[in-house]
Amino acid sequence: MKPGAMTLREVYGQPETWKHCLKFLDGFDFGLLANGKDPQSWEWLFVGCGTSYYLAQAAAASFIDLTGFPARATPASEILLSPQLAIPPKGAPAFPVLISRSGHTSEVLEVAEVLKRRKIEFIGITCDGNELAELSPRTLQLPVSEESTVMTSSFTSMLLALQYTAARLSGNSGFIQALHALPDALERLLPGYGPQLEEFAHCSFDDVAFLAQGALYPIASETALKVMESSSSYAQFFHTLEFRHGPKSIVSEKVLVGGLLSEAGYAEESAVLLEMKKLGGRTLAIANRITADVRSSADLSIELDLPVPELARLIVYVVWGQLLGAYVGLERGFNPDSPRNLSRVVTLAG
Ligand code: F1P
Repeated sequence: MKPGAMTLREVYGQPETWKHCLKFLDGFDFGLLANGKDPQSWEWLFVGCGTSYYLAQAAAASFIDLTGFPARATPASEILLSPQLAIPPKGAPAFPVLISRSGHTSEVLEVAEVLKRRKIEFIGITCDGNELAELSPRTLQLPVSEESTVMTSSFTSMLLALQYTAARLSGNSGFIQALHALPDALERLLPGYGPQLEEFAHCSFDDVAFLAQGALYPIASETALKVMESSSSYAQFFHTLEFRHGPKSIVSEKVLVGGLLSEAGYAEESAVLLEMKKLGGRTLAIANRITADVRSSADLSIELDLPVPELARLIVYVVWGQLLGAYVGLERGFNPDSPRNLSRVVTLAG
């Protein structure tokens, strides 16, 4: 198989994968999954590793936005190494949601064992199933089979499923309807912006920083991770307005600054991107609507134009980072299908 062919097939295949997942979710029994764990009385605590940890952060933000109640995210390692901080003894009891594409990651399985010993009920969200599905009294296993080492359609599908769950729990059928509009929307966007990103990956830059605010911040984190994993290059992520407080010192013509711009904070966030362009940086702007000043300033602009609530757009924002990572990797002679130093699952000796 040509280098990167598998990863690119899985990224471009996301409209179909999402349609498949939505059909599955429309028939899924959420009562069993969330029974007796109302977010009003239980703090949903999302747990994962790597990409699945950034997914946990986006899921927590989605739960807070859709239910109005507190929710949190933590890496699995924190529950193992700082349990008193990850699951504090007082306050609303935690209801952990363990997220793992493979269902086989050692840290996640160890957390499942710890929770079972402490008689703490939890949910397992997974694609491959494996031990996590066996260990979880409550499981949501998605019909997504992903071969690549890097997580792409599994990330977007599991986030889609967790947003769907939050919308079901809060009786928000309008939001679920909006999620159903996403597959066709991405199908419309890919043929135009895919080749532009492939072209854009030809311009060389040494460092990359992705910026975002709110529920988009975990998406900027995952975007940076995709560039790191698929192209073995250095990428960072910051809250957009935080970038002025020091990190902008790295900006030069050899640095790409990518802005995942929200609608709510567009004016403030785009001002940072325009400022970094003036400092000589290369810029990439991704937003639902792009204004003329940003379009004329940015080296590449991606306008999503999605007629859905801001929160429902998260999984469409991340696709462009998935593609940029793969194309930069190919441009640098790497094979994104087998990233340097990485395995599909991290298993630690017992
Ligand atoms: C999590 C993960 C991936 C990473 C690599 C190793 O896997 O860290 O995020 O890209 O594939 O595994 P999982 O627990 O979600 O299977």
